[in-house]
Amino acid sequence: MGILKRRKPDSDRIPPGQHTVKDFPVLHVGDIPYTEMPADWDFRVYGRIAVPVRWTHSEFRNLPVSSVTTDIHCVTSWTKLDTTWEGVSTRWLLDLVQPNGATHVVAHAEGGYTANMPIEDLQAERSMLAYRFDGEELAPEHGFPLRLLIPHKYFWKSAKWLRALEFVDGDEPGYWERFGYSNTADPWKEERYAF
Ligand SMILES: Nc1nc2c(c(=O)[nH]1)N[C@H]1C(S)=C(S)[C@@H](COP(=O)(O)O)O[C@H]1N2
Ligand SMILES: [Mo]
Repeated sequence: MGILKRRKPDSDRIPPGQHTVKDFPVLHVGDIPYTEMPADWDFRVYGRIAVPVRWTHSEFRNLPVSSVTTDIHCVTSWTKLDTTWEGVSTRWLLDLVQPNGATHVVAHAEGGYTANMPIEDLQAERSMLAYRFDGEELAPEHGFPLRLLIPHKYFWKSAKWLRALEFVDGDEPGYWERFGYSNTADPWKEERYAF
């Protein structure tokens, strides 16, 4: 007697209207901002929080490391299964900075790209500030040296070249949200557009 434990079949892991890819497509607006670490790079968390922080790159890399294996879903219809990331858990970060009157977060990336989301998206177990992908340092085209990873949302919320998280009271649309993309961006509900 025994229970046969099965992994979820891959077909159950692909949201409606998506197909899987084996490669790792590169999508962004504008140019890759840099391929080597800028001397003045920092990462800041500010806004409606009790404990604002600013870390240099070496300080950031001394924070507790988490890893996550997850599927990712781009609104242009590709899904990549079993991607592995290392970085700093956003849940850990929330405990540290203690949001105070904030409902949402704006992710600020190099060159003015932004993505907005409710704080709950950072509370999610698999969300992180990622700096390694599949055992290697994050490549410049995928967001080196740091990107946000919000894998339960369409991938445009996962801002590459992340420089800051701003905690705000009330929601403000980010870069793609201002162009009519969905504010909530749940791939399982196929929330691609706002209309
Ligand atoms: N800074 C920045 N981050 C970004 C984007 C961008 O244009 N700029 N594009 C988003 C979109 S639409 C997607 S699908 C993913 C693509 O990530 P990848 O190039 O690592 O696959 O990055 C997201 N993060
Ligand atoms: Mo995307």
